[in-house]
Amino acid sequence: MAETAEPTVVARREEAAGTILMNRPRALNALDLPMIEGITAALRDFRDDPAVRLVVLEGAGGRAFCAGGDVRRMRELALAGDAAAIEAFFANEYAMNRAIAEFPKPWVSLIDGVCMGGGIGVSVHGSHRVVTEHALLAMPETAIALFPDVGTSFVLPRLPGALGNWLALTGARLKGAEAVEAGLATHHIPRERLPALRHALLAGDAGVVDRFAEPVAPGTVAAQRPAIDRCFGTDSLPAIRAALQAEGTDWAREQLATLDRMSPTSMAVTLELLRRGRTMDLASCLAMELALTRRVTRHPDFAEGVRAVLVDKDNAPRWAPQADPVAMLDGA
Ligand code: QUE
Repeated sequence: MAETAEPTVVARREEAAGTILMNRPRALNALDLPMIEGITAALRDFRDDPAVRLVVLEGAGGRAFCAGGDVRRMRELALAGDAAAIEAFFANEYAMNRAIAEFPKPWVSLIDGVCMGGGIGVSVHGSHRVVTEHALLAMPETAIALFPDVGTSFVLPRLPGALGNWLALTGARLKGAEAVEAGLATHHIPRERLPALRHALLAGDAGVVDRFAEPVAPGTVAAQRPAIDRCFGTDSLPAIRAALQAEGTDWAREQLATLDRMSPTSMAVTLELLRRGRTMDLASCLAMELALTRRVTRHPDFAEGVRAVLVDKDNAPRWAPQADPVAMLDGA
């Protein structure tokens, strides 16, 4: 029996707002190329429509805002040797990230659930990142031998202290309030108030977000910051490991155990990427990331990491460490 294909991006004008729903709930709204094209088209329409005064971006299904990019598909393309299709995906995704950063009206993301990788990319460059107590934000790419992309080589080095290195290397998951503490999110509101906020936003004034937001007190991120800064505030992986060992706490042992599961090549590439990104603008960071996708998706660790985490789900990747990872950032 033929199933009626539901659109995976639903963009509409509702009163003075343009609303965009990422609608692939069974894949936790992970972005495939048609969704990226759909969001990009909606962004252009809403930018040029004077009746639209702000944009509201949401995820369908109640569990996720957006779990990332369609990395399962990227793995298949990598195994098939289809570099052109991989390039098309990332080029379109990063162009969308840049267009969001340059969007001239408020871009309000309502993040109620999982928001990783590509989900960070469609939200963090916008003006308002609203999180609930059910939000979970992370950049987990080192687990699949990718690297923090979607413009986060620009964003992460600008977070306070060593938070960027820590988030990028360990893939640490931040709850909503922690994401506000870290600076990835801007406003915290309880899930139960989200429908009322959404309704209020349709009038076209993003200032209402401030009235709905609840203050976030310094919490776990603030408590861990001194240790994060001591251990992750260097551009050398051996120095980070040595600092964690010297720390001697349960927290430090957990961080070491996490790093031991990640792709060594990916961690080295990531540290250098963030070091370079610190002094570059967003467009240059996105170009650097796009060039890096060509190298990294060809490396066997990428297909292996996606296999271990998302396909076979054995979480036992067999990494093939690269002799000179930083070379992946240089050259053609
Ligand atoms: C690293 C990633 C991703 C990830 C897990 C990682 C990623 C991504 C998904 C994901 C999760 C659930 C889904 C889905 C994709 O997981 O980019 O379709 O249903 O999209 O450790 O980068």
